[in-house]
Amino acid sequence: MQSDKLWLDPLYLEDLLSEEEKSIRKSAHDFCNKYLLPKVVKDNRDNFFDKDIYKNLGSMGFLGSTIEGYGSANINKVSYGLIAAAMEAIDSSYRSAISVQSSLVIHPIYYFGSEEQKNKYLPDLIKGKTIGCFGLTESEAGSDPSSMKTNYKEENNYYILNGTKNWITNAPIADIFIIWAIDTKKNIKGFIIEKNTEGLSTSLIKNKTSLRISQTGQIILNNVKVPKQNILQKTEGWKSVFSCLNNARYGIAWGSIGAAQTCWLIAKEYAENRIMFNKPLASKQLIQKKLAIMQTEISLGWSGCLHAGRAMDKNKDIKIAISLLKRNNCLKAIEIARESRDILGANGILEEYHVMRHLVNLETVKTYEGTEDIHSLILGKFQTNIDAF
Ligand code: TGC
Ligand code: FAD
Repeated sequence: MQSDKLWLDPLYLEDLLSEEEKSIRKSAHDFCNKYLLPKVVKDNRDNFFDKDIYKNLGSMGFLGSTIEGYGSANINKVSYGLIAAAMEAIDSSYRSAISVQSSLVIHPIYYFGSEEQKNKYLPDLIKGKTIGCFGLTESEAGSDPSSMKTNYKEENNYYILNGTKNWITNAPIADIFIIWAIDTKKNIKGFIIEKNTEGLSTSLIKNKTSLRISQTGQIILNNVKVPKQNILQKTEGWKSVFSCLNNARYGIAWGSIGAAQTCWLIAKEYAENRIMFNKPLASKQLIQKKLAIMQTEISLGWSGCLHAGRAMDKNKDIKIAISLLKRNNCLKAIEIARESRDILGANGILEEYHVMRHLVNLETVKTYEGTEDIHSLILGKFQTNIDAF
């Protein structure tokens, strides 16, 4: 939420940010408008991700930004959320880029890795000189990752990994792979695997109609020998896996509001300028009601994220709040994108108006990191104590 105008911020949310947070948000906003916005339409059309973006994000301090040391900017969780919102205001693929690198690659190495692993991998990941990916999902194990088939077994000084991961962001361009696998007793462990390791290969999923800038692919592990020192020693079962997801879901909760805000402002400006029945569309009651709903949901979603971020900064356990916000903000963002598209009429389907791209991206954002249904079931279990998965 950029709120230099009162109509943009009726809840005075701006007043709740520190000067440092406002400054980080401005840097993120300026960076996105200068470097990402000019290329987003073409890169989406071409299904193209410019890998140099990672170096630029690194030089801005936007990668692994909340950890301590290893070259991190060491900012708070609210600031991380503001960056995620600024990135997704341009395109969900860009927010995905920082989510994966920060929450799903840097986070597990930082929290579950050895000091040697941290020193070896974190500085370059934080600078954006190397790119990471996170392999949990498989074709037959999406919402229920515990049914995964990818397995490891110990052999001399190595672990041998076999299996196939599917729908993995960055897989085709990654240097560092965080791979989750189980043993015969179904114990889950995380491994760091480097790009050129024998037996590891990737393929690109082509012709996606959503999140087109992001490079999504498969990871094939065929008797991959992973040196013992590359296991993430400190993982403690599934809760370690889910702790990575909590962080990424938190970023999505903010990011989806960023995308919604872009759609709302485009629709508002369009409605103010579009003359139909001799008057601006914005003068019509039906249109004003739609704009009112958009602003309401964006303001409430944003303030929920801010509240969650403040709680996270105090080290509170907010995993349930994250499910609530990830689920609801994605849902509201899709509704806002859809209504914005509608207000733009035929022009709404043109790529240069951006709204349709956000709408189709948000279909992915609603699905990954736990679908809307899965977060409903997490929330349902929390209040009833009944597991309905
Ligand atoms: P369940 O029995 O509920 O839990 C097992 C253990 O994990 C603990 N736990 C959590 N810990 C921390 N945070 C959370 N959010 C946690 N949720 C559960 C739990 O306390 C328990 O611990 P312990 O000590 O008792 O063992 O597990 P379940 O197998 O019943 O699974 C439940 C379910 C369905 C909620 C889970 O499987 C789930 O979340 N499924 C959704 C899968 C998902 O989100 N996949 C994401 C893949 S990564 C991705 O999409 C990246 S996209 C990135 C991008 O491009 O931006
Ligand atoms: P399914 O689990 O097959 O679900 C299909 C439908 O059934 C959904 O509507 C779901 O809500 C519903 N459903 C499932 N279970 C239940 C139930 N118990 N009750 C009622 N309804 C249910 N994964 C990674 O590990 N790393 C990544 O980097 C990554 N990046 C991704 C990038 C993209 C572009 C996409 C699209 C996905 C990515 N994923 C990644 C995978 C993503 O996390 C999964 O797609 C997601 O978890 C859902 O799994 P699924 O697609 O197999 O759907």
